[in-house]
Amino acid sequence: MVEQSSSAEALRALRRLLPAAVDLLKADNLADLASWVDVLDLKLLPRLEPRFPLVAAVCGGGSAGKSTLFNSLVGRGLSPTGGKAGLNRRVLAAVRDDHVTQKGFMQSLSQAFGGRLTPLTDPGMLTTPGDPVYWQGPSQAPATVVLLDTPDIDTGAKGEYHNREQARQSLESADVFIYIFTNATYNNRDNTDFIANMLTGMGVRPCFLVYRVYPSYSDAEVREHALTVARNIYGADYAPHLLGMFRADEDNAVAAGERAMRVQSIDQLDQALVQALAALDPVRMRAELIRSMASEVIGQASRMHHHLEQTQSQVVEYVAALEQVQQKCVQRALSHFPTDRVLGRFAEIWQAGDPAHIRIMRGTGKVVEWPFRLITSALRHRRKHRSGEGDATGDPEARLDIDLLDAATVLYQQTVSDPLQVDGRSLAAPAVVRAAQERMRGKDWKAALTHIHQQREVILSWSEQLEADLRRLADELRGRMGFVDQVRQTFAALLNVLPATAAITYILSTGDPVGAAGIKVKLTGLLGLKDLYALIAIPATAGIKKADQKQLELMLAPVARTWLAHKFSEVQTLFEQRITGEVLESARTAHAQSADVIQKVSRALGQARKLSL
Ligand SMILES: Nc1nc2c(ncn2[C@@H]2O[C@H](COP(=O)(O)OP(=O)(O)O)[C@@H](O)[C@H]2O)c(=O)[nH]1
Ligand SMILES: [Mg+2]
Repeated sequence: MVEQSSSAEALRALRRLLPAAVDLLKADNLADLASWVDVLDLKLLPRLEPRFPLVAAVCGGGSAGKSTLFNSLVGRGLSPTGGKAGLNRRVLAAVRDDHVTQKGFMQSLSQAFGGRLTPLTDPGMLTTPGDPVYWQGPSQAPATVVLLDTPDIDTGAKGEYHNREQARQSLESADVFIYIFTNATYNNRDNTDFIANMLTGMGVRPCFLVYRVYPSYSDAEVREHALTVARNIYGADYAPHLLGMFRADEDNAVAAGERAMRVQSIDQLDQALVQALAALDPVRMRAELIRSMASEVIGQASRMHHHLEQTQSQVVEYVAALEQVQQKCVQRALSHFPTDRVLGRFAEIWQAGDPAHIRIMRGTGKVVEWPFRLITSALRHRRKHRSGEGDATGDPEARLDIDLLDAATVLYQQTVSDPLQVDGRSLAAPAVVRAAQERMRGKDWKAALTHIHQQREVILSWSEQLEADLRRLADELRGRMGFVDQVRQTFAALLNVLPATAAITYILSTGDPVGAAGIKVKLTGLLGLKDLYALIAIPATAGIKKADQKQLELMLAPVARTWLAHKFSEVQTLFEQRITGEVLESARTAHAQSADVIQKVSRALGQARKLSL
């Protein structure tokens, strides 16, 4: 019982969580959701409520006394009784006011009847064929039970059974049967076969047996006959399905409608049928039905859960792909950069941190000889380069301009496109980003591009953080060099010279720029980009010795890395603010929120499965 209630909790949780997850992920192909929700709301969840009534159908052969018993239990002469004149043509349900207000109950009842359930407005309705009817009002039957009187099955003129379909549907809608029989019919296989067939066709329902019997019969005789009926209905293994055996002694006052039928247990002294009905636990009685419904509902929920997980991984894949495109665009935006500014500034930082004695040495001209040669060749180079001004491709600042606009445009196109093209494969934009894409398309892209263009100066400028990082780096480098003056002096001299050779730009490339002249710096792991190299091109005319170049490579790599890390994150922030932000954010938010819900769905599924197993 404890297990069932926690499983019921799990089903209620699923009912809440699954639609929420579908909504968060805007998952498609889930037309099933609506019908799944309906089954839960109208069929399964209401049946987990103890207040959801049991349907008890009075059934039996013609003139067995069904209507008389039904009327006696309700405490009102609702159903016509007696012979041909009173032949019941329709199903009649007796419901109380609180049954009608019970969520899903009337729907489930009429669904079980295969459609319409009309109120009983005139007793004559029952003797004419038509839709099932219900009577609503106070009843002596237990509050947890809705009683059904079933139509008589007779053979029509052409040997066809009338009312059978309605009788079958009413029996199928029942949780419990009350089977009434007489001495004349108890061993009549014809009647019991109909019930037995019904039972095998729709899953076994338990029943009360009511024997309308002469008062002279002993309880032992009643039992013997009743057990014959039980075996005819359920077979030898009747016991688990038999709820109780009752006798209703023939009484002319009952036939005359002067008093109600007395239906007494032959096993429990003084127990009337109405008490036995009241003692039924509706949830337990429905356990089998609940189990089979639940396993269906849980099966569907599992399939939807699986679909949601797939949708979620599509979102993850899309976010990763767009981030990858963005990184490539950031790289593209920064693929040419005027390094002279970086190196010049780093030289200043280096000098500012240099111990005094080295500066003094430099002042006295006691520096190594070759840097002077280097400076002259650098200046020569600079002059040569300046003469080529106006050629945008050769001017690093102009190149930055072009690269930035180029990269932003590519990124914009990819951000608003569906599918997204990445690494030669196309990836559908998930439903959760479509609204954001639409908004992006509606925005003034030219204005955004102008803004990005204006940020060029910011990208070229310095931040305090960058200064601090470079200062720390300079200290670190010095620490590593130790006090070997030669190395330090060489490095300081090179730092002074390099920026002067204005052709120095770095070029970012993926893959080793084999054979390229200059300082190659491998930037492993920078913002997740693999095999990224920065090549600081140094003209051959600068005349740096191979060994010095190797040394420079080692020392400048961290400078380049620090600088690039700053610039990458600046451009990435700019791109995310102006281009990808909304789309990425909607995908990330949907993913984060749904991940939590889907995890809960998965837990609730595990919990709910305990009920269906
Ligand atoms: N003598 C006697 N007749 C009964 C009793 N119960 C029902 N009947 C009669 O049996 C006939 C059939 O009853 P009814 O309830 O209409 O049976 P149904 O066709 O199964 O609904 C009617 O004439 C009733 O008056 C009873 O306890 N004693
Ligand atoms: Mg009847």
